[in-house]
Amino acid sequence: MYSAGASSHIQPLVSHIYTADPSAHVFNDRIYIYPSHDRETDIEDNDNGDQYDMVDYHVFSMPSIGGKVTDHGPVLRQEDIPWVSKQLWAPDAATKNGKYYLYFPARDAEGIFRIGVAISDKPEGPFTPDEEYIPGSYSIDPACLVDDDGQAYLYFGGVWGGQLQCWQTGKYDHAWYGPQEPKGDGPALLPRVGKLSEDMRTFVDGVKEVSILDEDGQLLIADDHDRRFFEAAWVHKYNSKYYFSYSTGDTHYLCYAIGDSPMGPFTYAGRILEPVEGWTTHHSIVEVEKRWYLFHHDTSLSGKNHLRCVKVRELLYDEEGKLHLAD
Ligand code: FUB
Repeated sequence: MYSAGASSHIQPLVSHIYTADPSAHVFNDRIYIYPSHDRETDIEDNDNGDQYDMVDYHVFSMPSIGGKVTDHGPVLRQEDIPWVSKQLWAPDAATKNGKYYLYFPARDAEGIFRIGVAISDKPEGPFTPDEEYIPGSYSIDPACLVDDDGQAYLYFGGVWGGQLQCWQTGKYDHAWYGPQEPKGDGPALLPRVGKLSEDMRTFVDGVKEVSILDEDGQLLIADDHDRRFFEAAWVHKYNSKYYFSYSTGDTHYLCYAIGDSPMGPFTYAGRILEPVEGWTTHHSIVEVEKRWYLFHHDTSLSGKNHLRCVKVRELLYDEEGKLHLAD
């Protein structure tokens, strides 16, 4: 009855506030979700995403899928982050050496998106932000993978409102500001990755591009809007392979690519989710008690692009390691 994208029949995880961009993790045998906290504004929808004008983060947790959800309240506020001017967008969290790190994008005093880090002793926060953004960071949608050897990687990037197109030369170029990107059969813009230092607060070796290849080993091209990277990077590991999943933005798919190294390259492997209600689509993939789940959002609670709600669905792997929605 429902397409692989339809999710209107699934209940939101919470409905007392609007939530989006869910990054889910299992820490200490409990599921923690780090979403954006959408709020009502008078800002009209535009392709730069100005209507996503969020000012704080809540953390949620639950003992199991379907279990009671606890809202741990505001754990980090814009007014407490010295370098931020506005727009607390999609966060992620990671743990290492007994500390918990919340990574978040926001605009700096010049209106340029950067990525910050805030630290806590507990997964539910509250989190204390560093005074400055991570040096060398830019654009949006950080996602952190701590690999089995303890090395942490921060993936990030988002096109149009996320400003990735302004960084094609490695320096910010305001001529590319706004909803635009390269066109034609040249390479599409690529997401970025940086290895994180032992203290999780800086990049150790700068920032690199993450290659996403087609079936012939060529970079996906700019005009391939059904498959090229737009935003919402997420990396998880399954059977020693690295799965890089992401949103295609203006074509509204969640896709994924598979590789042998956390630095890539990754080869395009298919779609995870068809378009849902609302313009954006953003997700995370997490293993809970030997089953795998997709956390994502749609706008079924409000009917408005900037007031989203988080949902969860089971994912299955086939024998080739390809991902499929369970229902
Ligand atoms: O929530 C604001 C932005 O919308 C996120 O950073 C994007 O991934 C999109 O979901």
